[in-house]
Amino acid sequence: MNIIRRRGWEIPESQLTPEHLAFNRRKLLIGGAAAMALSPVALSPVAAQAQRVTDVATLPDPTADLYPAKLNAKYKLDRPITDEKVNGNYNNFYEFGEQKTIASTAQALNTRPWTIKIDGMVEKPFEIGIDDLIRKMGIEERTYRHRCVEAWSMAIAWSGFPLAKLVELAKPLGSAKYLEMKTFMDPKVAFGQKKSWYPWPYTEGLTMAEASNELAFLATGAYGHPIAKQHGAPIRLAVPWKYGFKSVKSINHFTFTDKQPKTYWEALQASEYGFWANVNPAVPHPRWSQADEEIIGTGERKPTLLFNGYGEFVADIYKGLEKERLWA
Ligand SMILES: Nc1nc2c(c(=O)[nH]1)N[C@H]1C(S)=C(S)[C@@H](COP(=O)(O)O)O[C@H]1N2
Ligand SMILES: [Mo]
Repeated sequence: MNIIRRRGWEIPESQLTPEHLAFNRRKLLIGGAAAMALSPVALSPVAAQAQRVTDVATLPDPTADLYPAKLNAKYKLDRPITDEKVNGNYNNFYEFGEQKTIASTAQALNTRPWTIKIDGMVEKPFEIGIDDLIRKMGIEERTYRHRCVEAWSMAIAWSGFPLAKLVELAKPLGSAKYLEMKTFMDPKVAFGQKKSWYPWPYTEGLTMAEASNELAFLATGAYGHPIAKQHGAPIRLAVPWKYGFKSVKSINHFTFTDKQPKTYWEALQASEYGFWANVNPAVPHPRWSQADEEIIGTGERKPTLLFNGYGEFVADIYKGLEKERLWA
C-alpha cells in the first residue's frame, strides 16, 4: 500500500472532490488500465510523448545569449542564495503534481513557441511571442527572497524585467484596477490539470499599484540562464513581499480588469488563502504559525519578517486598506 503523507496545509482530497467527480475519476482510471491491458506491447502514448519531449528539450533556448544578465545590486539578501540543485528539486507546481518532486515531470512542458496574450481594459489587445517580448524588455538580474505560505523559504537570483515595464507596454485604460495573470492550460502535458476539482488554469492577480511597484518582477531566467521548467518557464512572476503562491508560473495571459480576480488558492480554500497574501509573521495561518521559516537546504530556521523584509518598497501601497484581509 502506498501511504500518502499529507503536509499540514494541504486539503484532504475528500474535502475537495464532490462525489460525482470522484466517481468519474475512478471510471477514468479503470478505463485507462483496461486500454493498457489490450495493447501490452505498443509504445504507450506516454512513452512516445516522453521521446518527443526529450528532442524538444535539447533545442537551444532562443534567448540564451542574453544570460547571465547584469546584476541590479539594489535588492540585497540577508542570506546566501539557495543552491540551484536544492531549489530546482523542491518546487510547487500543481500542474505537474502535488508533491515537491515535480522537476522531471515538468520537463514535458513545451515552452516554444509561447505566445503571450495581453487584453481586457487596454488601449488595444495584442499578442506577442515570448522571445520578442524578452528582447523588447531587456533583462537584469535580481536577488530576492521567496517565502512560501508553508513556512519554508529560499533565496534566488532571478533574471527578467519589472512587471511595470509590461504594464507600460500594455497601455491599460485609466479604469483598469487589477491585473489578472493566468498559467497555460494543457492537460495532455500537465496531467495535474486533469484533476477537475482544481480551479484550472492557475490564476493570480495584483492591484495596479502592486503590479506597477518596482519590486514586482517577471522572471525569464534564474541562476544566470533561462529559467528551468520547474520554476515556471518561460516566464513567471516574482512578488517577494507576498506568500509564494502569488508568484504564478508559466504565464501566457495578462488581463487588465476592474474586477478583483478570483485566484486559484482563494477559489480552492478562501478561508486559508486570500487575495492579498502579504507576508506577516504576526498573523498565523489558521493551521500553523508564520513566525519563522525553514531555509530550504540548510535545516536552519530564521524569523520571518513583515512583508518578507520588503516593507520599505511596498508598505505604502496598503495605507488606508487596513480593513482588508491583507495577510493570507
Ligand atoms: N502555475 C503555478 N504557479 C505557481 C504554483 C503552482 O502550483 N502552479 N505554486 C506556487 C507556490 S505555492 C510557490 S511556493 C511557488 C514555488 O516556486 P518554485 O517552485 O520556483 O520555488 O510557485 C507558485 N506558483
Ligand atoms: Mo508556496
